[in-house]
Amino acid sequence: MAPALDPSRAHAALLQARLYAILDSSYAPTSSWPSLAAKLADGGAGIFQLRAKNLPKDEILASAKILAPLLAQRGLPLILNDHPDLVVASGAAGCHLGQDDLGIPEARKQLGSSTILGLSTHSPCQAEAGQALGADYIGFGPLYATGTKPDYKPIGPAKIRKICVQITVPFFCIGGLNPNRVTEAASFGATRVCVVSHLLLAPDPTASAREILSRLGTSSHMKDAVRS
Ligand code: TZP
Ligand code: MG
Repeated sequence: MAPALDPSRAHAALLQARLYAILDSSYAPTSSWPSLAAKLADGGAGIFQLRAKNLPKDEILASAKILAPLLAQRGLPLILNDHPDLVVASGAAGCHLGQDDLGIPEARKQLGSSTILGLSTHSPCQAEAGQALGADYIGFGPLYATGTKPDYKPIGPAKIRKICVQITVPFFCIGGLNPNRVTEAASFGATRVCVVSHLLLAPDPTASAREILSRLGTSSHMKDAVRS
């Protein structure tokens, strides 16, 4: 199956994205994802991930097949958390991998150069290694303690300073983010964030997405977006 979004458009969207929204089945049922995705896209979310740790593969595939074309109509990529084997069949633009998942080089071999590959990292050292291995973007966190990933020790926002210097691919700060913490993360150099529970539990997801983006300030200093 061809990707729902042309790969070059997907990569361009990644470079422009400042807010990465994750549709997570532990906060919102799959039936709500299309409408949530539309509301979050209206609020400025620039890239989406489907994260379903508790769902069977066939349901993940079915949901991704609905979401990928809906987002593609807006020029926005859908990334699958885990499941590199479902990327092609679902029409998703890419895959997000953790430190203990299939490695970036192996995933690249399997999925090719045009598929977006993202990597979760929990230290500046891991972020640098992920970039060197060819990740298209880095997730960096959890900055703050979060019930979405309760077993991980928060790394704190000050570490952002370090990866700002080292990392040239887009990096999304993640973990326990709400508007005030995004302001704090931005003060340490964050230009992109990834948010799960704050957006999925928001009474008005569009307004909440806009609020998060407003806390990031302007994009004039985004060295990685200038290339697009
Ligand atoms: N990776 C690092 S922290 C995290 C993931 C998936 C969870 C972030 O969720 P929330 O609800 O925005 O804190
Ligand atoms: Mg994983």
